[in-house]
Amino acid sequence: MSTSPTSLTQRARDIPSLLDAARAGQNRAIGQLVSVVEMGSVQTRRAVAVACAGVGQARIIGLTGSPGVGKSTVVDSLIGAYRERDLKVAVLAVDPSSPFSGGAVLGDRIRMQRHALDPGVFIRSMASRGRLGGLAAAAPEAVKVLEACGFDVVLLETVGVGQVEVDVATHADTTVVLVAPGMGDSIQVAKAGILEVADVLIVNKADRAGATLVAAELADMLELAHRSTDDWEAPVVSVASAAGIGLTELMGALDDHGTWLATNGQRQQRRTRQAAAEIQAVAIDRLRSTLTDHDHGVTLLALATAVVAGANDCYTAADELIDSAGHATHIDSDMRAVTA
Ligand SMILES: Nc1nc2c(ncn2[C@@H]2O[C@H](COP(=O)(O)OP(=O)(O)O)[C@@H](O)[C@H]2O)c(=O)[nH]1
Ligand SMILES: [Mg+2]
Repeated sequence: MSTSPTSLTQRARDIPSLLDAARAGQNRAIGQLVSVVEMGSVQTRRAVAVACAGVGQARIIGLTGSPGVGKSTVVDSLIGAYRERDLKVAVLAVDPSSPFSGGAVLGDRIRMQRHALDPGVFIRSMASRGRLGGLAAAAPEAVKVLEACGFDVVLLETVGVGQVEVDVATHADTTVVLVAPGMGDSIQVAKAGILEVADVLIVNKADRAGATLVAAELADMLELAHRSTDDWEAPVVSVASAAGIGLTELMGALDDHGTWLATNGQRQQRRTRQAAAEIQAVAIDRLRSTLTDHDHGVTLLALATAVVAGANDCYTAADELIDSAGHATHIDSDMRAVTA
């Protein structure tokens, strides 16, 4: 990648034309927009959010599961299946645990190599580097960018079954959870509370011994799980993705869920819930940086001195810090109103 964060920061005004280029199919422009979301300043990220608001209409499918379970192999099959329908597909592979794009991502690239030259396919990976608030905040924004760029389907692959992955996975219209025999996955998935957010479960590597047992186990656990998604019953699909077996059933399950989302107003509800989470994430980011800003160093030092001297307690001092930061935030937005 040749674009440095600094050069991206300088280009807030160019964002709309970058989006035009991206929508015209220029992969380089798409990549640059994603880079802004990943590493850009608050100002450029805001410009991207403004340009992308309400643009595009994509089906967003999140896939999550342990490393090596076969997510990228399944994603590769899905790219093929959606391309057969003549739909444009974007893939965002995110690894919250990795400080930089490492081996897993390289594997993803190789796994999806056959689509690399297809102009209707865009593949990008993201690691947790360089962004306050981390991937949990950056990934949904990147998905919005890809939607605005005109992709019909966005596949969001996240590694792992921790809370961050659950968060990222829930920023999809449809959340797919993968398990494989012999990985102790079904227990992990149940513990992580991931069953509750799964819309479709895949038992991958169905060519291996124990796959039938895992599928039965999952079906049992699903029955017991307290599911938040009312009347949709998450199907368990057995897939041998390396051999392309079960792909038709998987596409069927995804189509069914798409229809269900559309007919029950569920998609709208989900997107509203996601937007609420995004607003909170941005607001918390902003508060955090306001509270830790150098401008408040003097105030903080004065408050700390008073606490040490026993003239104040840290709760009252925290109230005072928040008050002064709140004042600074208002000044910030006044400044923006003036300079806009
Ligand atoms: N036996 C078997 N191996 C598979 C299957 N799907 C994927 N694999 C292999 O599992 C490994 C990890 O796959 P990958 O898609 O990179 O997993 P990810 O880390 O979840 O993205 C690779 O060596 C794949 O070839 C399958 O259906 N059966
Ligand atoms: Mg992968």
